[in-house]
Amino acid sequence: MTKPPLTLYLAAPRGFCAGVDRAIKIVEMALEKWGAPVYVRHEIVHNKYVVDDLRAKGAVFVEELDECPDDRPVIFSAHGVPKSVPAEAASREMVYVDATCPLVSKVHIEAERHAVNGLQIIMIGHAGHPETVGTMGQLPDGDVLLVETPEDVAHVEVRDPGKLAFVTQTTLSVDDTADIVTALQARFPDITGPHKEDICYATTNRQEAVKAMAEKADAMLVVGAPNSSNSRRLVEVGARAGCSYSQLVQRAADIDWRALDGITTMGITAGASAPEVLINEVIDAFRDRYDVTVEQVETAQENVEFKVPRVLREPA
Ligand code: 10G
Ligand code: SF4
Repeated sequence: MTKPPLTLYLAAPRGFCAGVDRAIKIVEMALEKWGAPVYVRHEIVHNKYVVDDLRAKGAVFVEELDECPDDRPVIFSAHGVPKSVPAEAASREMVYVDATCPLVSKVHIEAERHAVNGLQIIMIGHAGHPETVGTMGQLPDGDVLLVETPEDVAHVEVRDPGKLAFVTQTTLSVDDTADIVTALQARFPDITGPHKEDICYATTNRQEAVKAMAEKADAMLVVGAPNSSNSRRLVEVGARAGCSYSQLVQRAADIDWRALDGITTMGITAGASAPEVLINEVIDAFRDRYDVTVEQVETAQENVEFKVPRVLREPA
């Protein structure tokens, strides 16, 4: 039986960012250096395949530090942690490695610097997301105010409208965040902040590539996990850019083939925590059913790389 033709647009950049790559390397190097078990506080990155693979190698994933013994190393996830977490690890004399992405740490430092300068901080982020919890946790409880939408800006109660700064989560929608920043600047004209926001290069590039791809594609899939904020933003960006079918899939088995009936063009991308092996699995599933021609939609080139911490680079 002849397969129907399908042009498969592959977004570039897609998949792993430099912070994810570094965080996974940190867990692998820690297992090499200290042997199993090595504890990891929170999913190192939001991807079940990555977590299962590291678990099979001897990593133990927990949500809180009190689930770890004192005498085994613990790694903090790429999303960042509140200040209280390394403080507790230090007080228990634990060996710990912080796998927080350097671009998240930069936001932590920014928040602290604003506080030292006497500014109250408004964080733009998603309530309860570990990165937001970590960034807000750089300052004492209750000091940082959270806004999630332009509507929230109207209700936020500040100490002094003349002494404010804002920081953001790194994985937000660039367009949604611009609207929130505009609302903040309209209500608080003196507010200080980064040049635009703190959204990282990887988030920005993946959203740009999706916009270019979504224009051409009948349907679009984002490979990523339901708890992956940046992956979910890619689904929304695709839908808003005009792709009427934009869905998240963790693996090829999640693809709803019936919904794709009749398509002749398809877009595929992946969140910053989704490994290339899963993207290839999805592409192969299309090759099984269609006569596929792959076309890369490249809107940027990335060559960012982050070093692993010194404690893991030194010989054991
Ligand atoms: O997109 P989120 O923040 O949910 O995380 P992820 O693990 O899916 O992707 C990598 C991004 C981070 C580590 C947050 S800076
Ligand atoms: Fe770092 Fe951006 Fe990747 Fe987050 S999404 S880990 S900030 S590079």
